[in-house]
Amino acid sequence: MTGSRFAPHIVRLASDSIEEYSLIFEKDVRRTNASDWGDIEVSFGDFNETKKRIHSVLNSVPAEKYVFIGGDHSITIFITSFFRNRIKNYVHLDAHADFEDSYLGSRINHNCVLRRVGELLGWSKIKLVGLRSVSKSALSDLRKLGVEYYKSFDLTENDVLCDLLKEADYLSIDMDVFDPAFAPEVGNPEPFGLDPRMLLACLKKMSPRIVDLVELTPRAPDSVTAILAASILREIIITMDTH
Ligand SMILES: [Mn+2]
Repeated sequence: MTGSRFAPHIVRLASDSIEEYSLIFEKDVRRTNASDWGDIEVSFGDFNETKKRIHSVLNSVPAEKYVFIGGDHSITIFITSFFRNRIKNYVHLDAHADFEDSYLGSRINHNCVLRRVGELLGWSKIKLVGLRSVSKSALSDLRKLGVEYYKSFDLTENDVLCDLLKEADYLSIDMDVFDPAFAPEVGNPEPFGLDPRMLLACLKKMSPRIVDLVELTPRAPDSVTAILAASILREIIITMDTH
């Protein structure tokens, strides 16, 4: 399903309908040192222009930590290329491998994100977590290049997930990593996904410097997927402010 371009706006609207106060941290998100810098208008279909705009905004925003709301997962490639020298441990939370070399004739799209990020950072710095949908060739490439990957079925022990998340300095959250029962409005829903409470249980151990949350396609602010995204962002902003 298309429509992730509307998500940043709808997630902000959804955030108006939830409490600012986190019961997990017993802290109000408005008391963090965070501010909303608004939208970066991407150029539909023109990736060079989109990259230029993302990099130019990042050059002018003096922050120590960043949270991005997408949008298509391909924005992660341009965020990574901007911060490439500062990223040591990139964790890709996703139902899909996003590891095709090209898709529909393009090397920059949501099906190739992890491949491009790995090329930028090096294969040993990336981890794929929550996988349950992959082509045979992408799986064989993951193994050949030695990329660490964790299937959603193998994450039943929460310690495994928390150990991975606490090491991440860049956390890319494709909302389809969660089970469609919790996040139905995503571009490519896949069953057998994570329960969002698994992520919450790891929050206090996490200290990412960059987070993006992408690939949701909510239609209206009462979308459960948008409300889940807004709620996760409230907790993540607070944990980033705390650590
Ligand atoms: Mn995905």
